[in-house]
Amino acid sequence: MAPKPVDYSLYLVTDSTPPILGDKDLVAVVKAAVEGGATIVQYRDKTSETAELVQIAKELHKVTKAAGVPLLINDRVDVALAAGVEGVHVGQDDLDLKTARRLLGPDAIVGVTANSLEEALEAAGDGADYLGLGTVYATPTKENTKSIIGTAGVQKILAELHKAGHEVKTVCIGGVNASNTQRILYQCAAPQKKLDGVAVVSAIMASSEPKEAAMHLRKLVSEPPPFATTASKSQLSRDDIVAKAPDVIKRMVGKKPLCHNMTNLVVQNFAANVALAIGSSPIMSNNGLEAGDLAALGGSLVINMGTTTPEIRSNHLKALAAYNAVGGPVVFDPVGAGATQQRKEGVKALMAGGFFDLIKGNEGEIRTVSGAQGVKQHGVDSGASQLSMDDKIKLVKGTAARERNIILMTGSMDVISDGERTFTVANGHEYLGEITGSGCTLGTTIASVMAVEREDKLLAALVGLLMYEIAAERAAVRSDVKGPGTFVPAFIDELYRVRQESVSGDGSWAQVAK
Ligand code: 3NM
Ligand code: MG
Repeated sequence: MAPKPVDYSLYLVTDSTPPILGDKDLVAVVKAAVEGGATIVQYRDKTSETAELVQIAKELHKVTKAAGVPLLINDRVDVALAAGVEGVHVGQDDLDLKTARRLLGPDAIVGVTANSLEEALEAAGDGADYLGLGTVYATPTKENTKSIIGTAGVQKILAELHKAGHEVKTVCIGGVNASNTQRILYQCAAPQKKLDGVAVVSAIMASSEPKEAAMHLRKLVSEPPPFATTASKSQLSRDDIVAKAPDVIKRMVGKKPLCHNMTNLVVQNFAANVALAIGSSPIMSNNGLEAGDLAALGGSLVINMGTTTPEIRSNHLKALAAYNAVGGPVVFDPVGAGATQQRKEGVKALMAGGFFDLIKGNEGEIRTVSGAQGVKQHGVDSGASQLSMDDKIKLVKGTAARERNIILMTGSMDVISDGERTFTVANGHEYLGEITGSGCTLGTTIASVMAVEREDKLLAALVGLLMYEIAAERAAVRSDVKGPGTFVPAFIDELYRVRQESVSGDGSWAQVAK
């Protein structure tokens, strides 16, 4: 069945209950919403009697018709028929899709809720015009949702729908609002199939200015998020990286970008010194309320979960939103991610709360980020490896493709990928594992480079990683370095030396990249 020419981009689902509608008038709110840019409306009313449902549906239909916007009724095929509207939306527990279709005819729009891949494939196979995929994020609007599937769950369904050859249209629902719409559309997209829109209830219905809310959302769904990279990913060989690295560093030093670190108590001083040595401008601020002002300065942000509390998490979320809003690169260091329940929840909340351009961690941390169950981490140090190199590469690449970002798994052999291009890096020195903050300050280094190299963020990350690990190699073999203690100041010196060489046009340091 060929898809009908319906614009699903901003799909409004109504709610007449007091917590959401308040004392506003339903018809007036819907009128304002379609004036603002809602492209399709579903009248969802679980409480009114049938006669009232039909009456309200007819009133809503006048408004939507005038705006050229289709009106669907939730659940009730009889009400849709009685009011003469364009279609219905049925949930898994409502009248089945085939019967709804038979009653309404081929021209009606029939949409179905799908909470799982199985439900999506079945509804698509049975001829649904569109699917409402969710629940993306937990929402007070509908507390009895079956499962929270996140952007990763939606992406998986989209990929499988494409594989099965279904042309069905899709929107996602659950916790979608102006603060996350662009990111959700971006992170849900599978390589071959993206969402056709977002469905919202409270983001419009609960607003005191529904027209403005709809206008804003409509603008957001029509534009990529500020952090999205537009350029198609160019091939990157080892030789390209080695050749470009010194120039990228030189550019960073020239701009001296702000590198905002929200880091743990243990490494603040060290991270600030590393930033100064490599040529960026550090600010160590854990106050989320000033993140907006700092984000406006055009730098990057490191969010480090090393010392985490609920209050710190709320500051992290504020800062993440501020940098996402202006496209400032954000690096996430999920320190000890798998070690405690608090940290596991912290990782989930942060990843659901914003976009990280790069997530960096050891094997256990990246496994937790990937959603692996039962990851055991003792403390925040990297433990013994449990994965083969092939499995690490698969995990890093798959997680990066899923999050549509860059994942860096550090270890004696680092693995880094943007989901398409994957590299291993064998530089570094074992002393990095014998001092505190080496992972954290690698995050600072990479974020500093990302602040200036935004076109190819993977290149930026690789350059930061190489600068860092090659400086460590140089420091470790110095005659004045006797162990981890003397290694630290030598390492800062060598970071500085790599920077100076890059600025003076001597790019030979990068040639030892392996
Ligand atoms: N259906 P809000 S979630 C009506 O997951 C509905 O199927 C859902 O409300 C599902 O935009 C939901 O306010 C409510 O989060 C969405
Ligand atoms: Mg229903």
